Amino acid sequence: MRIYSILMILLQKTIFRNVLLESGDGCMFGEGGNHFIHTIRRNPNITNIIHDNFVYGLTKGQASPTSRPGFMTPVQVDGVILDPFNPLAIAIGLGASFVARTFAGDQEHMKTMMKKAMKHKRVCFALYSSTLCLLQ
Ligand SMILES: Cc1ncc(C[n+]2csc(CCOP(=O)(O)OP(=O)(O)O)c2C)c(N)n1
Repeated sequence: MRIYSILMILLQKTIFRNVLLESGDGCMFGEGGNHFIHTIRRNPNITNIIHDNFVYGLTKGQASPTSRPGFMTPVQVDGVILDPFNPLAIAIGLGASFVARTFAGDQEHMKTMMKKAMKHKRVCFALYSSTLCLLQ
């Protein structure tokens, strides 16, 4: 979640010229939300592929900012009460130059989107959902 700060240094020192970053919804929109917002403002050459599984998987399944209302976890025992964070709206609102969404169940679409994302030379967010929830 602090990965953007490290990547910015590596890009500025031209140790890396192109960055492909894979991260999760909790990492990017929860504990890393501040970095997500301010990195868009800097518009670096980072392609960020975000897998959105609507949960903090690694830390035992707590709700993440994109969890849907009613989603029950050992912490949110009565279910999530808030409407989900909308990362694409935030990214577009802040002027990110490439923003896309796809779904792991449609591999052709996902492949096309990832190729386009990697060719793009400025900050780029490609979100894919790995569960069926987004089809609602
Ligand atoms: C600032 C901070 N707070 C809390 C954590 C603990 N932590 C590690 S992974 C994680 C959740 C990651 O969830 P997500 O990015 O959605 O990935 P998933 O495990 O679902 O693949 C958390 C809260 C952390 N690493 N850094």
